[in-house]
Amino acid sequence: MKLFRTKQGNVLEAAGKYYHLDQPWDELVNRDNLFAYLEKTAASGKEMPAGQDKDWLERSILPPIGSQEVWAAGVTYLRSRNARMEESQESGGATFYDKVYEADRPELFFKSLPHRVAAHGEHVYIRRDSKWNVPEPELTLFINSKGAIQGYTVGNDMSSRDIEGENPLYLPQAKVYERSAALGPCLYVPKESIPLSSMIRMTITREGKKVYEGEVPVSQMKRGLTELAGWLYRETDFVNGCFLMTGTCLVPPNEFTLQEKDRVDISIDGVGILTNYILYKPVK
Ligand code: DO4
Ligand code: MG
Repeated sequence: MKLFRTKQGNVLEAAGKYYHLDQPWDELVNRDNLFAYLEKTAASGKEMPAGQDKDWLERSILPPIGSQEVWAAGVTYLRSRNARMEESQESGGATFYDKVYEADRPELFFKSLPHRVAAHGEHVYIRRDSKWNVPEPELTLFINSKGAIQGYTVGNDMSSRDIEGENPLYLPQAKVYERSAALGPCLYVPKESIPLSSMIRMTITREGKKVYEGEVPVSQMKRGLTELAGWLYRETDFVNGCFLMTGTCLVPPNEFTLQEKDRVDISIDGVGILTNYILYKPVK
């Protein structure tokens, strides 16, 4: 089942049918057994009028987030560890990435407040003070206030690799700025946990030509999804739940940097495709 936040309210897609839901997003998603609730809602719900279908939905989509914070895990895949070690070699920061990959405690960092999150179809921004900007395609968990994973979405953890490589203490500046995160297109709520065989795919298109393409199964992750959620909730409460990006394994070659007008498509089996376009933050 899929939940969409739209300009006209919240929409449930179940077995190819669409239903309007009245509750505010936070109240709707933050519950025990969200799947069972949505199943019951679909059985008794009123279908949306004709004309409000897939195409209408595509045009109306907002990011699937209410008042939740977005957090992110890092260096959860070997490819990410190696890339960070390369980028921070000169600054002497490489050893931190090596250590955190092996450590019991994962790297978890604050990524975004909801108002900085871009929706499917919107622009994400690259930093003007960076020469090495990349997207990071990440399976993103929705965890309820009790710490249980209830759903999944596609996340883009936009990152400035030269800034984080210069000094690990610059990580917040490499990761947190306007529109540095995208989530969508929906919150996918399956009956069972997402299979680890699910593929994460990313393509980057420039002037109509594919300039990067990669794919990886979630199973390549070194850590477990419940393990990451457990660490995040250790000493922190999230009253309306929280989103947690789980790290990237797809890293374009070191000579690659994003340019304005590039298109980034990230898909995860079962969840859908998140498309965003690259832009510098407009000058006020
Ligand atoms: O420590 C740097 C960031 C790591 C990250 O965002 C990732 O591995 O996805
Ligand atoms: Mg990341």
